[in-house]
Amino acid sequence: MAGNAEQIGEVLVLTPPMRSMVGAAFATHEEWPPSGWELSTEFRIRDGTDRRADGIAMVWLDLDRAGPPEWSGWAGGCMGLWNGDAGGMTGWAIELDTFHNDVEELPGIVDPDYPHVSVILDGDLTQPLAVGGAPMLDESQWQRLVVQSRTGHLEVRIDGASVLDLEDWNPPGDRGYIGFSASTGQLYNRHEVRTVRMTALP
Ligand SMILES: [Ca+2]
Repeated sequence: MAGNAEQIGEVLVLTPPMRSMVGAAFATHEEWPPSGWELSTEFRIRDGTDRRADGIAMVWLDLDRAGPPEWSGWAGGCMGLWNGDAGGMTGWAIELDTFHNDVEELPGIVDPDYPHVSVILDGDLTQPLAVGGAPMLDESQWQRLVVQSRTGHLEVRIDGASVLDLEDWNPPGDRGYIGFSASTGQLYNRHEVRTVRMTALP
């Protein structure tokens, strides 16, 4: 657990609804089935400012290329995937992005002005591997996120609807910590996750 994250009962609160927060938490399990896996969890984005920000990311920290996660992200945006001068997290992430960043302020960032789901490599938000829409991200209630990762296929579903489906997927790294991160900036929400379940794919 890092930054402003805390556990309250069975809920992992990644950020409280306050400005410039960043929080993350990881399971310390390292080895995942080579046939692939499915992550199923619930998340909730609520409270805070009328315009929502910034969102939640499911993160795979690549242990073949990086040590254990001492990184604590960057408060101010980017869901904790980017740490200013220290660069991005090492690995890949699925971002559930609720805030349209000012692309003039952050040149090169590809940030559609609707809630979206992206695949991010090494924290580089300027070049998402894929972007999908997720108009159902802002419900203020628990929503189910399912991520299936296997060689040749990455799929993200929210409340049963497929929001991103990538056939040409070569998961980087065999050993990783899986977790979640979130951040806020001038605008903010409470970002929460609960009941994470991992299943091996056949
Ligand atoms: Ca954004």
